[in-house]
Amino acid sequence: FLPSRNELGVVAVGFSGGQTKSGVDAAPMALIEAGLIQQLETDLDFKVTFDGQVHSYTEIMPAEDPDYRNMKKPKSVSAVTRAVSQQVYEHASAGRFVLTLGGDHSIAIGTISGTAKATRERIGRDIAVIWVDAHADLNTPETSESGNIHGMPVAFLTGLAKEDREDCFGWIKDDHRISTRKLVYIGLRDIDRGEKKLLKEHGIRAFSMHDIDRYGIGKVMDMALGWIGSDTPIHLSFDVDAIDPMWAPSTGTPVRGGLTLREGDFIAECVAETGSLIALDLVEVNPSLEEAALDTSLDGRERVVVLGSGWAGYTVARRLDSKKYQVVV
Ligand code: 4U7
Ligand code: MN
Ligand code: MN
Ligand code: MN
Repeated sequence: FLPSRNELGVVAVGFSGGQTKSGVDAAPMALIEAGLIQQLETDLDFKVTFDGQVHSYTEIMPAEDPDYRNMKKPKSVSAVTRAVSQQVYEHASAGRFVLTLGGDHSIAIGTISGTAKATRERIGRDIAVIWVDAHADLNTPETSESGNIHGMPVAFLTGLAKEDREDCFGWIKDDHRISTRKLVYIGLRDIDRGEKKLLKEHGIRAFSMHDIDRYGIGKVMDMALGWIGSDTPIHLSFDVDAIDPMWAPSTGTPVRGGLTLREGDFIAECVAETGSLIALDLVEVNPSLEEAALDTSLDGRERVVVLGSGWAGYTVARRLDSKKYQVVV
């Protein structure tokens, strides 16, 4: 069922409307300027299909976008994720792996709906999703206290949140959705009350930082991949805030007590080893938040900021100083 071994589609999503801090839209350009595409081609031997642009979707942005059902910027996020869904769908339908560079995590509404639909049409199979994150991103518009849609993508993708209005996620149909049984979380440590209830009610498999402390990352990955079962196409959605702010301070919602750099790499390596990886999202990198975070959390130590653990199990990029990115695929 796998995409052809070395064909990779890249989608660069310069979007920050799923939350309120600016700067997360600049991450794709920072990675690309550091030479990511070229290294995917020369070092990892991918045949890369990339339209050469960081999309900001200005042409489809609504003029007015008032709060609706407690959601902030609902029409903008709906329009952008719908467009992303189509872009990802086209790559996946053509038999390519899909790497999406975000952008805030709301864009996963687009990426996962795109691979879910394409995989059903191509091989008649449901995908599994591994969601690596400090947060569960499972709020419905009603349980969310912030109204920020980057905390809601999993609710829309699983159908726990639904909306009829076409311009407010009503475009999401059954063939875009995933089952709560095929979803696994890794790295959780900041979960809202409503989310906790939903996790429990729906028996969603989740490995928190507490579980990683107790069992170790090796056992946790065995359990996570065992739950999914072999021979199931896997979409990995990697929120960089899963990694501890000591290594990844450049993110809008940092939470102490996270994964070490090595644990982040290990998760990506284990997923890559299954041979079932079909798509990867790298989200919530906000290069503009580096300086302040560095001053407080790195305090004279090596100025290395991880941008994300990525394709085929290797760290995608580290930020060496305030200007220069080193891509290490
Ligand atoms: B991210 C939060 F309340 N749960 O809903 C919310 F704690 O994509 C945070 O994981 C969401 O970074 C974080 O706003 C979204 C909050
Ligand atoms: Mn997230
Ligand atoms: Mn998060
Ligand atoms: Mn975040």
